[in-house]
Amino acid sequence: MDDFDTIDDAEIKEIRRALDSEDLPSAVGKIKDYFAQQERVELNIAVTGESGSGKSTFINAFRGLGDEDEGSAETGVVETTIQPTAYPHPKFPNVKLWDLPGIGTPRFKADEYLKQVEFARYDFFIIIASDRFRECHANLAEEILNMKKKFYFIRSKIDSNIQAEKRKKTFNEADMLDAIRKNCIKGLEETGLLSPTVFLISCFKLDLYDFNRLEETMEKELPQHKKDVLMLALPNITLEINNRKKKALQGNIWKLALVSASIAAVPIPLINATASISADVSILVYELNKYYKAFGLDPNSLQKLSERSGKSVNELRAVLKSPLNTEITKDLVIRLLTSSSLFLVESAAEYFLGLIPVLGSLASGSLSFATIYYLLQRCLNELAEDAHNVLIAALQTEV
Ligand SMILES: Nc1nc2c(ncn2[C@@H]2O[C@H](COP(=O)(O)OP(=O)(O)OP(=O)(O)O)[C@@H](O)[C@H]2O)c(=O)[nH]1
Ligand SMILES: [Mg+2]
Repeated sequence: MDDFDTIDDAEIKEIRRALDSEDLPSAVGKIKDYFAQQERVELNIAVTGESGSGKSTFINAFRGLGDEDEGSAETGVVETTIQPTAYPHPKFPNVKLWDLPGIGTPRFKADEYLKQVEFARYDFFIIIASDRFRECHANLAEEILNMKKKFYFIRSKIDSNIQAEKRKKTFNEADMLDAIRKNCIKGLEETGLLSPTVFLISCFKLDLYDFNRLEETMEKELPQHKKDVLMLALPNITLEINNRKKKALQGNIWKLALVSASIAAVPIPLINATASISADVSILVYELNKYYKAFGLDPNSLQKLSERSGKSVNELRAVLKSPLNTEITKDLVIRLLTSSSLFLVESAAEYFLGLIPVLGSLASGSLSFATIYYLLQRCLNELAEDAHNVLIAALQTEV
């Protein structure tokens, strides 16, 4: 029963609450609406800063792309970005990063700039500074708040600062990072901002410094439906992010199991004929593909990780254990469904029924709920663990 141990009290309470307050069909209806909304929800992130500060490079890194990959934002040493340009995430296109024109030209006026770039369409701004904190940063930060929007302040190219300062005998990385942070915080405080936060980042080494903290802060401050979309799209580059992705995906499992069980005609483990399994299969294929992409286990992401870490794709693949680490197809899911142990699923069904008795009144009973729950949980555990091991394998070469 290992795979069910993860169903914690909070989740059981959540399921009970959803089912107690209304009849089963309306609870299921609500969950379906939630999924439909999830499909439509967009996250628009504006990335701004002085020309050359690394906006386009950040946009590519955030989307898991190299600067020369197809669909990447153009980067370089001459001014390149003139119009706001949307760059959809390659795997989750509802997440768009907008490359905005550079700020800080002699005629720069923050309020006019924000109107020009149509500030209203963004969920939040990321201001990138690659050098000292300047007046244009302060003006822009202030004006974004005036427009009732949020911003996150990034101090970029930390790797090149470290490289340059390392030549000094007195070099101390922590002190240097502290000094950079303080300079930016002081500048932001002078605009009247209370306890501002600054994130130190290197787009060439996104897994170091403050990227985790930035992600955590964004996640905390976004409304739930947007938070889930962000979690999927984030580059899976640290163990912390890997864990948080798992948690976010975990939250959907009972909902999917319930929707699936309310429409399934036959309890799955009892049949062999593939024709009768349909709704469940498409739900599973869809969800498992989402896991696969969110954890960066697809061939493209592994290739990128290999380039970053210096380990070959084969070396990375060698630590993968889950049989799901191939393309997730209908056939594969049907095999999983028909091979899930009837005994395990039956005892799981009893277990769920004991916790949440109303499941007994589902169209196909608690057995179908248990099957979907069991499978998704097992696959999520397996893929999250594989992703975790791949990250560790990749990190080992970097030190
Ligand atoms: N060392 C280092 N270089 C970086 C980093 N981010 C960007 N760069 C380099 O800085 C230069 C400018 O980066 P871009 O991403 O093109 O800058 P931008 O802000 O989009 O510039 P414009 O489009 O002209 O406004 C490029 O040569 C990048 O390779 C970083 O984190 N570290
Ligand atoms: Mg650019």
